This record gives sequence, C-alpha cells and structure tokens, in this order.
Amino acid sequence: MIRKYHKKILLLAVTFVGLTIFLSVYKIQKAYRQFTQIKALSVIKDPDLPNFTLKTISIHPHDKTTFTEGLVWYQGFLYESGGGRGRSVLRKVDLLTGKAVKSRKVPAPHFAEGITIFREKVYQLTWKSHTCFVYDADTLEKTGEFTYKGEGWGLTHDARYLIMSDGTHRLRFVDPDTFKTVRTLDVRMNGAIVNNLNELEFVEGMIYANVYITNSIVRIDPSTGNVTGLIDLTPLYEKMSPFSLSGINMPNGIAYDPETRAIYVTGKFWPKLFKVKIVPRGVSGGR
Ligand SMILES: [Ca+2]
Repeated sequence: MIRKYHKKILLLAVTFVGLTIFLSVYKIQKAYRQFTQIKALSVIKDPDLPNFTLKTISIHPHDKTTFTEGLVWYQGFLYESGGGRGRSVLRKVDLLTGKAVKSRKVPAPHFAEGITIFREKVYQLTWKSHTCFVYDADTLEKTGEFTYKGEGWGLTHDARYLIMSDGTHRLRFVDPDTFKTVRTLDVRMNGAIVNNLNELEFVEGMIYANVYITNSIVRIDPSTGNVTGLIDLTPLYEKMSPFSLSGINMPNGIAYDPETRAIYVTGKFWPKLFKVKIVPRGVSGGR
C-alpha cells in the first residue's frame, strides 16, 4: 500500500519536472525567436548620407514590462511613457536601478505615446484618442489636457514649440499653450518621404527619430525636413541576451541630457537601457 503511494508521488513529481522543463524550453525558444526577429529588422541605408553607429558608454536596467513609447531626460531622471490599453503609464525613473520613483497610470481606453517636458510640464500623447495629457514634471499630477486631430506617436520640443509625429512622414510644430499646429515639416531622404516617424528627440539643433519597424534612427534637419544622417541600432543587440524571457520588441526611445550631452536609447520591453555615443560608421555606407 505504502509502496503504491510512493509510486504515485514519484509519478506526479516526474510529470511536474517534465512539464516544467518543457515549458522552460518552450519559453526560451520563443524568446530566442522573438529576439532574432527584432534583431533582423531592416536598417535604413543610403550611401550618400553620413552613416553612424553607437558606442555603448554604460548599460542600465530597463523595466521589461514597459512598452516604451516615449523617453526623456529631465533634471537627473529619465521619464518614460509606456503604451498599451489598460497598461499605459507615465514613469519617472532612476537611471541606475531602472525603477520608477513615481508613476501615473493612464486610464483605458487611452494608449499612451510620446512625451516631452517643456517649461516644467510633461506633455504625453495618446495613440488614437486625440488627447494630450499635461502633468506637473515634479509630482506627475495631471494639470490639463488638449485635443488634436489624427494619431499621436512621438513628441519632443525645440526652444519654442512641441514637435510631434503621427506615424506619417509629417512632423507638426505645435504651440505648447494651445496645442495648435503652427507649421508642418515633411521629412524626406534624398527626395523620398520617410514614413512611420516614431519616438523623437531634439538634440543640438537636429531632430532624431526612431523609424517604426526598423532598427534605425534618422537625423532630420528641422529647417528643411531632410534626413542628414542614419544611425544603425543593431550593435545594441550584442549587449543583450537572446534568451531573455521577456520577448523584446522593436527599438523606441531616445533621450538627451544637454548638460552632459549624454544620449540614452532603449526599446519596447527591452531589459536594458543604453547610454551611448553616436559615432561615424563611414560616409560610404554599409557595414
Ligand atoms: Ca524622446
């Protein structure tokens, strides 16, 4: 009787261990497939333009559950907007730990998108609900909101205006007090429009933009809309484990600290955030 009981326990234990191993292998395979697919996304190349790549200065933890749609550096902290319906969020993040020191949930059905901080206010776009939320940059308390037409993707600002992308090739320069569009800028690379402009950052007089479904950032001259440089993000994958169980998604998120001139980049569900230097890869293009 006791021997029969032991056999049952042993069978259950073997089944449990077997299932655990099977699920672990399945998860690792799935993560590896996802990692490989994202790493293989196209890189925008043009032999007539300056081509850049990234030199990693330091690597920091990033919240693997955040679907990064906006990234900003402000007064010693990263600010991040995470997308998803019912899981959208605005986070004020400590660089060294990757943990939020403050966060605000964005209520469904809003899907949070790009953010920028201008005159001590955080502006946060939403994807399809035509709403820009405004928060106090210190407390993250909501202080107002605006409406706009079309979709909201990336957001940054120059000395005077907010600069917004909407998934097309067109950037809008927006009055921060009224959210009215004061001018638009069509982005072109050697005459051809560049669609799917996503997360943005204004860096030393140029607009940097992640381009959706690619591993590239384009550098845009705000006076002409011309792409003046291409940045290949693929070296970053060498610094991340393909076996991460989080299932990373495409790169999105550029932040700039004007005091130290540091640039930070990450991606959707990425386990890491990178402090980088943009370095020439040669003007003739190619790897
Ligand atoms: Ca940004």
